[in-house]
Amino acid sequence: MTSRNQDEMKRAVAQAALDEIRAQLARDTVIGVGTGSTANYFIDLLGDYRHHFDGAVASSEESAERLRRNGIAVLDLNSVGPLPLYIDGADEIDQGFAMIKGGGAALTREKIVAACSERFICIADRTKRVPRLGTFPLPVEVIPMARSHVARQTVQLGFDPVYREGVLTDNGNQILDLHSRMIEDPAAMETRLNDITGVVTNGLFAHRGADILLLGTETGVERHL
Ligand code: ABF
Repeated sequence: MTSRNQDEMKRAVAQAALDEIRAQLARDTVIGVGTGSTANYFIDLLGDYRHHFDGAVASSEESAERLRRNGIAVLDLNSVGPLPLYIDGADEIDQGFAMIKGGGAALTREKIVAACSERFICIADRTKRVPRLGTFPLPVEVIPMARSHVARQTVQLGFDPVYREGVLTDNGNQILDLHSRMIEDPAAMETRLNDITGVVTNGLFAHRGADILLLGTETGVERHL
């Protein structure tokens, strides 16, 4: 549930992201576009510029659908290669621009698009900025038959895993949300969790964090580098 204020901040950062990238939109340009309510505001604003660039790679089926509804071509990442830009939200972002993502279950595709992008612009309202990651439950995408195994392994690491019932990712997998542990070293934990057999990926974006943070506040949008 987001408050009216929070929605206004999301809309403002979406507009700031568009202002940030507008000069880069050109024929032959394909950009990466993320998932979530902040990304949705961005997609809707981007619709007005659909004739200025070639199209987008989406980090989820939901965003792909919304892009198409806005008249923006959705392209396959395999046929477009590296992307100049990726614009997406986050559930938490720390001072070093490491993030927790995946509240919307799109973490794996988000991580793939981020990996292929030169510049990751994170758009978030100020509630997402934290001194340390871990208050927001950390999502992990798992191969369904490995779910209990992965859950047991994460208990060994001090987490309290909760199966997100009724949710299947765009890749046909399941989500465990890891509660009750602050993350002291996001990069080390990202690697540690990905090493568990059956994990597709986890929602820590530390090895490839954001390059720019556009942060919505009550008094305007802050640009952090
Ligand atoms: C995506 O959307 C996610 O990785 C993150 O879970 C979520 C943020 O959602 P919102 O913009 O709705 O707060 O970017």
